[in-house]
Amino acid sequence: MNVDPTSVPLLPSASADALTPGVDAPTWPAEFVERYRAAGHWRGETFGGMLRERAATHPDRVAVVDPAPRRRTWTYRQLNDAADRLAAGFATRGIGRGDRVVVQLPNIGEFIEVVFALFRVGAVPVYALPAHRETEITHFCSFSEAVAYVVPDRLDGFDHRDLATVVGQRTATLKHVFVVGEPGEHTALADVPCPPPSQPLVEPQPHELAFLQLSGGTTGVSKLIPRTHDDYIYSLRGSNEICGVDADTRFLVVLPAAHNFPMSSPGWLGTLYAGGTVVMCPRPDPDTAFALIERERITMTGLVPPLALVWTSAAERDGRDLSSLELLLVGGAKYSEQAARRLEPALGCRLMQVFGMAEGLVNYTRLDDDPETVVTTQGRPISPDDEIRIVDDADQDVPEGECGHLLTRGPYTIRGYWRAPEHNARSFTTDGFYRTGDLVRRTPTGHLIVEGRAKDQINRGGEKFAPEEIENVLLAHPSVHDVSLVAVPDEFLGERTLAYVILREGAEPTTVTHIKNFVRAHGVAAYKIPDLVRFVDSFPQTGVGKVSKKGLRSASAASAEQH
Ligand code: OOB
Repeated sequence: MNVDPTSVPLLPSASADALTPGVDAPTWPAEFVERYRAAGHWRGETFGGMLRERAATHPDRVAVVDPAPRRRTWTYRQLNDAADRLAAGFATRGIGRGDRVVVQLPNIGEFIEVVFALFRVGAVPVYALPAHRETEITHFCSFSEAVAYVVPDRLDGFDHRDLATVVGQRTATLKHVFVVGEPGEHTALADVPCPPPSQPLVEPQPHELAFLQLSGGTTGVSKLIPRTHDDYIYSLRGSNEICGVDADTRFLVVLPAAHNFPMSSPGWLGTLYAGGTVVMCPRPDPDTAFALIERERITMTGLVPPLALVWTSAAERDGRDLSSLELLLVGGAKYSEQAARRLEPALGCRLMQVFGMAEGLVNYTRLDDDPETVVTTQGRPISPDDEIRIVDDADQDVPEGECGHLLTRGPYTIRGYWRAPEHNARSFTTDGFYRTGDLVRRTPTGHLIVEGRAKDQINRGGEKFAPEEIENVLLAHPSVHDVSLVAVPDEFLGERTLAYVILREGAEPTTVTHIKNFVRAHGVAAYKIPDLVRFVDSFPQTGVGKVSKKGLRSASAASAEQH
């Protein structure tokens, strides 16, 4: 029988498993698959194959530099070999096709080794951020039914091995904890690699699930975003072309490597795709980063707006030689026009705005855009096949140039979250458009301007979460009757979090610090701890008797703040 190895099984077949599109999340219908292949967007590449090819073409080029605490480098050949040996070690421990592995590593070379090793055995990385704590990690591990969890030993004074022990006790499926550094009671990652088996490992297919990214979240905890090799690699190729990434690019990974922006816009994966050099930045402060830009002759990097502000001010004073820097991408949250205007003169490089989302769609301003477009818009989509609709509350297209809800569909935008059918029914239209929750307007040149947000989310300088997640934490406090979290404008972060709290009648009086500590003690990422807390007697209501967040936000604007 003749079987086309690249044909996409659209319905789960008898042999379908966790990697098969359509099994755990909706996938692209056949006509779209055909269209995206015919257009040359999906070329049948995989991450494992990509690294192998680069290693064959230019084995001795440096792929990765990890500067701290002592400078280490990996050539493409070394990275490829390391991935093979680690993959063999994972395989001998029974980790293989479709197994989920939560990876929580900072910006270190091992991050890249681990994910390529997982790709090689068809295991699925679930990308956690270093800031996540037991609440988030337990959820990621148990929801994804992870078999393994990879951590550093200690980071910024926090012991991830202890966290792993707690998570292990709470997660029935978790069999392995691998530690970069001193393993404690767990397994050292350094002890895992072994010689590759004589039979090559069976690698995943291009149309299959490659990894699970985290969503910013609009209800409760983050949803998992299923990305395939084909769709993600297309976004890398598109990003590389727009940003001018090639084998001479030296990309500095400043934001957490697990985040979609530094991973693929064009990020460390885009740079590796092009055969360039990725330099891991251990901390995002200008002292650390500028020294690396100078020493490693960095050409490109990406920042969230608050960091871009800090770097701009530092560069206006600093004497470091930043002349190698050609392009700085800024995105993840709205970048103010005034701040954008200062960047190029201060840093002596080009600015590119990027408005993207882990669910897919990424917009960039272009290198040949006029300077006004670069400072006043958030760019236009990567692909001619990115479909954009801007609609009103009834899903009707608004007149051209007016502000509305951004809906999108395309060759690298998911058709549904992983194992979340109810959420999918709300977040996607019946014809497969993703409801981004962003309010945008389009200029005659097709550039988008982000005007605001309709989704209930807090975007604290690029770090997002659902207010509901922290509201639920605070509702468990014995003195709290009700709570509502809103974003309030902040000059530096763009937004900060304000928790409005109604105390129970007769409850012991409590303090702002106590409320913050209560959230912290629950074990959540620090960026989710409310910046401000205000005690009130009631919340404004909407017409249908729900808490009016809009009312709360305007109340916060009108009154003085309590810290
Ligand atoms: C990036 O991805 P996520 O998934 O962390 O967040 C996506 C959301 C967008 O829906 C939007 O609300 C906001 O973040 N956002 C922006 C923005 N870039 C992202 N809002 C205003 N202006 C911008 N430039 O944040 C992300 C993924 C890939 C590339 C860049 C950013």
